This record gives sequence, C-alpha cells and structure tokens, in this order.
Amino acid sequence: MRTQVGIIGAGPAGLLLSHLLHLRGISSVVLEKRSRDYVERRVRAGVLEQGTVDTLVEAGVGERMLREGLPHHGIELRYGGAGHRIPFEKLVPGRAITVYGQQEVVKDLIAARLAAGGDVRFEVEDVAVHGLDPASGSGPYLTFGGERLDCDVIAGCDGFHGVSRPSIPEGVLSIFEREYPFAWLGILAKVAPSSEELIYTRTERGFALHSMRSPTVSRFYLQVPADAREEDWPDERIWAELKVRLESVPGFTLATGEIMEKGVTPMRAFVTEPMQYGRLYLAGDAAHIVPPTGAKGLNLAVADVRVLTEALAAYFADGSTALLDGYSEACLKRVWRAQHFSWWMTTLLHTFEDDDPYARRLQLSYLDYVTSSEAAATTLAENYVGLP
Ligand code: RFL
Ligand code: PHB
Repeated sequence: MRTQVGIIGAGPAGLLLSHLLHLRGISSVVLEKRSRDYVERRVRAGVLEQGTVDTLVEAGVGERMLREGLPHHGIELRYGGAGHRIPFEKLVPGRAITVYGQQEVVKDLIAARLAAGGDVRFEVEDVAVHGLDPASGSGPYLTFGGERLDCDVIAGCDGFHGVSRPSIPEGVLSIFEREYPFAWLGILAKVAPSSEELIYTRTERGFALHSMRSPTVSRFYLQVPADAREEDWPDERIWAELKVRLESVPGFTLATGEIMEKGVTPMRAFVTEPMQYGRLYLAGDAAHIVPPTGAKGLNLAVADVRVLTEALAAYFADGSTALLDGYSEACLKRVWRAQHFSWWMTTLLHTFEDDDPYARRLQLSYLDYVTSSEAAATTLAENYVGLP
C-alpha cells in the first residue's frame, strides 16, 4: 500500500490533518489503535479558541459546532469570597471562545472523513515507524498488523503516549518538562450548569473549575493529590468538595446531578524540540502537553495541523521543502506562549503544598492585580481566547 501522508492517531490532530489534506487533494491514511466508539466517547477538552472555530468552519466541519456550541464572552475568577468577571467583549473585542466537547469535534471529523471516502482505520495493532534515517535507503513507511504502508511523509498525531516520538533516535530531541504535585479529577454530570460562564476558583482547599457541555450537562474539575485514585472519590465526596470550593461566594448554590463520567488527569507540561525528524512530523500532544488550566492543548494541536497542512501543500505542489524544514520553528513560538500561559494560570489558581504564607500572599496579590487592572486582565483575556 502507498499513500502520500501516513497519519498515526485519530484524535483531533490526526483527523483534522487528514481532512485538511483531502481538501488540498493530498491523500492520507489514518491508523488508530482504539475503536471508533472509544475515541468518540473519550471526554476531554471543551474550550475552543476563535482560531480553532474558524479553522473548523473554513474546513466545512463546523456546522454542528455553530449550532450546538456555546459561545462565551468571559470567564469568572473566584477567590477570597468574591467572583470577578474577565470581560472578553471589552478587553479583546470581537474575540470569544466556544464551549463544545472535544469528542463532538472528533465525531464531526470522523463523519466528514468517512463521507468523503477517507481511509481511517480503527483498532489497528502494533503500528511502527520505519525508514526515517535518510541513509536507510528506503523512504519512510509504517507497518501494522502484518501490513506495510509506504508514505512520502509520516505525521505523528498519536498523543503523548504514542509510538512516533519514541521512534526518533536518541540524541535528536531535546525534552523540556515539568510535573505538577497534583492532579485534576474531572466529572461530567447530568445537571444544568449553575453558572452561564466558566468559573475558575481558588480556595485554600485547592482549585475547582465549573465548566459545561450543554444546557443540561455540566463539567467540573477538582484539584486532587497527584496520587488520587477514582475509588477515593465516590460521588458524594466529589459533590461535597465541589460545593465547599465553588459555594465560596454569597448567594451561589451548586446544583448537583447524576455523574456520567469520572477520571483523574495528571498535571504535566512537556515540549520536544524539534518536532520533526527526517520525514516524520509530530503534531499535537505527541509533541507537547500543557496542564489544562489554560485550555490550550486541543487548540495547539489544531494550530500545529494548520502549519503542517500549508507546509505539505507546498511540498506536494512543487517539491519545495522550506516550509517543512521550518515546521518546528513555526509551531514552537505558539507552543511556548501556551506553555507560559498554562503555567501562569496553574500557578495563579492552585494550592501548592510547600507554599509558605509569603507565597500565598503573592498569589492573592497577583489575583487582585489581574481582577483590577485592565492591562493585567487583557493579558489573561488575549491569551485565553488565543493569540492570532
Ligand atoms: P489525542 O487526542 O491524544 O489523540 C491521539 C490519538 O492517537 C491514538 N494512538 C495511537 N494510534 C495508533 N497507534 C498507536 N501506537 C497510538 N498511540 C496513541 C490515541 O488512541 C488517540 O486517539 O492527541 P491530539 O490529537 O494531539 O489532541 C490533543 C488533545 O486531545 C489534548 O491536547 C486536549 O484534550 C487537552 N485538553 C484541553 N485542551 C484544550 O484545548 N482545551 C481544554 O479545555 C482542554 N481540557 C484537556 C482538557 C485534556 C484533558 N485530559 C484528559 C488530558 C481537559 C482534560 C481533562
Ligand atoms: C472543559 O470544559 O473540559 C475545560 C474547560 C476549561 C479548561 C479545561 C477544561 O481550562
């Protein structure tokens, strides 16, 4: 078998890349380890930047998102017994975010690929990358389940735990990483949101986030110890803790309901430089991870794919490699801005066990600054809605 671009992973990055390449007349095959049902049900991100929304609309896969997604023009920061709104409409006019589940984006992309006759294979076993070393004599190719797929280029869109990054020889990549000493426990609940906008809350007991998916489904996250297990968190304990943390302003009552999904996510940051080797290009979580406090992971994956699509279009049009050669550099500027913003939001809102009273005062001082200075609030707003 042969294709122009062999894509590993049917997450948002791999599926969107396959779709954008198809629109440019470039062939691809997507190889996914999990079942279609599994990837369509995997609950993850929910905040889409304006640029992500625009990309999906321009690619013709935004119809349901525009219908069902929830545009938001602000978020609330809650701490010290009060809530403070960060008004995007005032600080970054014309720019907003859309709340729409990642698994809905994935469903829309899979439907679009299959409707166009795209080759997306699920439950593919033992994908391996070969022929990356220019001296190997062969071009790049993928093997899986006893088959071989020859490619002009391979896109590693297989997330943080995938096979593409580890197939790059030792010594090529520089890794930058940070582990946070806590995790997020996330739930999806059958209950109308208790707030119209997202609430990012700092309390002495830790961080909590109120998000949503629809007028009848809410999403919540709690800062929990890094070694927390789902079994430690029966439903009653989750609601009790969410109530203590979120009902920290007068007059706010948190509505509760049936918990449909529960999961613990470690908090870490990770970047690999460069994001390419030979004719293998990494995109999305395969190349970088951010803690979810800034809501940047999915949006970075989409941004990588936009850059890679342009580079591949130029390459397949006339063989020019300038854009492909500059792929990492073009992506890493945005990646590092998002790394900093995600670190900053995380540091601002979480409790760190080894923080002394001095560090707590600094945190509160910075929160006061962000919620009282237009300059500081604009810094948050322009990063949150996404830089151009
Ligand atoms: P994915 O989504 O992990 O997809 C990778 C795919 O590759 C498959 N795979 C393989 N396939 C074949 N062979 C192998 N050997 C393979 N190994 C892996 C996997 O099964 C999977 O289908 O990566 P991608 O496409 O780069 O997308 C990245 C996003 O998923 C991720 O950045 C976001 O979910 C991060 N994130 C958030 N991002 C946002 O922009 N806004 C948010 O609000 C937001 N909230 C979040 C988040 C991530 C979270 N978790 C659970 C990590 C909230 C949470 C709780
Ligand atoms: C979500 O709705 O899943 C969500 C929202 C904001 C974040 C992270 C996750 O920062």
